[in-house]
Amino acid sequence: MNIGIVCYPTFGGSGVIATELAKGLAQKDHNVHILSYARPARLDTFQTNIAYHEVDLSSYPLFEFPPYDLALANLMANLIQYEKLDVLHVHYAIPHATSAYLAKQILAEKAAHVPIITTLHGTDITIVGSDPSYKQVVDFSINQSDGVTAVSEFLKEETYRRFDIKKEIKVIPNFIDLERFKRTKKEHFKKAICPDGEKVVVHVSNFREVKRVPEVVSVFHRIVKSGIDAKLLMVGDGPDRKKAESRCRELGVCDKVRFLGKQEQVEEVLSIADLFLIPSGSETFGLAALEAMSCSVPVVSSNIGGLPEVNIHGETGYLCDLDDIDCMAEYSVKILKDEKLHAKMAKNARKRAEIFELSRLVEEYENYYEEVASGMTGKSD
Ligand code: GMT
Repeated sequence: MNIGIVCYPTFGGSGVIATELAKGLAQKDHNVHILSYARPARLDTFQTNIAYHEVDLSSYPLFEFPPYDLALANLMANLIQYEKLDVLHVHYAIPHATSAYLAKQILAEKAAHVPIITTLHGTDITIVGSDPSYKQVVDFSINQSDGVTAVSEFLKEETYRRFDIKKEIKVIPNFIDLERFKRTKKEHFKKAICPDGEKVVVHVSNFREVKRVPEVVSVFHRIVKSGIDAKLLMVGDGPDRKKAESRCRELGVCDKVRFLGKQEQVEEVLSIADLFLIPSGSETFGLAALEAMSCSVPVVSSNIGGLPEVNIHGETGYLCDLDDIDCMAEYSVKILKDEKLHAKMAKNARKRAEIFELSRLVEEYENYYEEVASGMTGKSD
């Protein structure tokens, strides 16, 4: 198939899922066209059957904000027509699903109707999409899609609860490259980070408010206060990094915390981790937690959103109520102090990550494309 994939070029989240899906489909001999406003962070290898199309945002003095959605719709229409796309799959509803609808209308008379599939990822429903400034357009654009998927059961139910969606939403969970995200010996790196054999606690995110990065530091402070000799590695960057740095200074733990910024090879950092903290205030899946589990790292997380579909309480780590810092600290200390418990949870974490193996879920998307396309042409096997 000729497949168009639209995404944000992000270091984490939907941009990663979209790009890894594109690479997986290309490895199965599909021709894949990726559309975005910058080259996606994970598009880090050359594959002859992956083409990257950067949205051409020509501006004009009249515009304070160039109309990205229109430029994207224009590119979509061109690719549908000239690259003969068999399916256009957009990741994150805003504004991608709306641009896809516009492209579909532009081509209504010209080209056979190409299935538009929208994958809902998270804040496109729970935060941005629910904002009155966008809500009606998001509702309309999801309903106009030919197929709709969500990355967790939680997000599916949340979409039905918040919007008037008339379509069936299929859940296809996020996935992981088990080969890339597996624990490897990084003795030199570990020695450099913790020369005295300290425990390594890791957090990875885009440091947005929903990720609760200052609370990560507060939990770590309590771990240190319990007498555990530990280091905290904060991977990523974003709006709340300064708040997290101030929290370090307030709590007097700066000498034990390293802000590493955005890292391409996050799997190397996870390979020296003893514990992963993700206290998010809103998380429809928690891809970062899955990446940690795949590297055999137990996870302490909040119990909101889709996190309980990934991190299993008492098996792969522990889950606590939102903002219950004491709970997260107690469970973190329990795991770090008990070698046997840690080893069991590390093994369980990797085992559970195998459920989300990349090739199985790429195939689920392939089958879904066929199902939606045949449903539109009325063809059935
Ligand atoms: O909302 C963000 O923080 C970014 C967003 C995205 O689309 O990149 O992340 C969402 O999608 C990820 C991939 O499906 C999920 O793993 C995240 O849980 C989800 N983030 C939130 O729901 C906050």
